[in-house]
Amino acid sequence: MSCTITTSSIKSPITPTWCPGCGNFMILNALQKAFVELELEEANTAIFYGIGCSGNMADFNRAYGFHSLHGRALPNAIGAKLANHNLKIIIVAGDGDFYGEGLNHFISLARGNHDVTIIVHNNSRYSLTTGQSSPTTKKGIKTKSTPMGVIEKPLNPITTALTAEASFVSRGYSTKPSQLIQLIKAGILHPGFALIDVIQLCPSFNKEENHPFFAERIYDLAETDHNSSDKMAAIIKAQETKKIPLGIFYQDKKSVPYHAQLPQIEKQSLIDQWSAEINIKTAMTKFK
Ligand SMILES: Cc1ncc(C[n+]2csc(CCOP(=O)(O)OP(=O)(O)O)c2C)c(N)n1
Repeated sequence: MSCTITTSSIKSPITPTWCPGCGNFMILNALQKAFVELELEEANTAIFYGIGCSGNMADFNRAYGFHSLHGRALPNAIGAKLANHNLKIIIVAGDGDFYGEGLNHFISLARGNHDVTIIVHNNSRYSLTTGQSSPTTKKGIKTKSTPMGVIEKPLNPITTALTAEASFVSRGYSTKPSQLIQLIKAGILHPGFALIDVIQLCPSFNKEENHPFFAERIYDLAETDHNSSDKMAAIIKAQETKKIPLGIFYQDKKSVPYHAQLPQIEKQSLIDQWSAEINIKTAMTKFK
């Protein structure tokens, strides 16, 4: 019998080791609340983590999952989804992990419309390794690895996802937990690739982009006339830099996920087909 995830069942006995004030605490809480509110089943939910401060969340959730390599949570997650497409798959990774090492997988998953929900803890730094610049660090910012300032322009995760054909593209903020819970729930319910790029406070290695910095700039797309089914409007919104829009930029309401286009698993998941075969073989052995 499978159990529904509850507020107490999802919490592991391990106390998070993140720095005081880290946005990861809020993201962890939002993820756990979303699971509980959606009444997800323990047996049908799996979380795939990358390496980094965000990936350390693997120890703080009591749930099925896989703590993968840097950038490689994504292909591992697709493997699991294709083996058992009844699973709800969530990917937790940092901006360095997802937009750096895992960028090729990101594009490939988006194009394929693989049915996974990706939560990117975007603090614009490689924080576990103590604050080097990442693909989303702004031009000119001085970090340990860029003492003269970053030369490159930053990667825009929202535009990248939209132009890679992602069917659900959104942005949350670690200090806006109720909106974040709604975004995570919407992402999980979306049948296809769902990106939730979460602006995450990192008081240790990104002191400039702190709460007052974001509080002055953020606004909610849901409170504007933005039409989230209009991809061109979403691309234009994604270019905004002076103000920071939060919420759903784009959702394809007719999204058909990758696995639903595979006739081989239309009637039965691969894992069920495999178990059925094993049962037949075992039964035949017994009769010999
Ligand atoms: C292929 C590879 N390159 C580099 C590292 C070293 N490394 C471990 S954690 C980390 C930083 C992670 O940054 P990010 O993904 O942004 O996550 P955060 O720690 O900020 O949550 C790096 C560079 C690694 N483990 N594997």
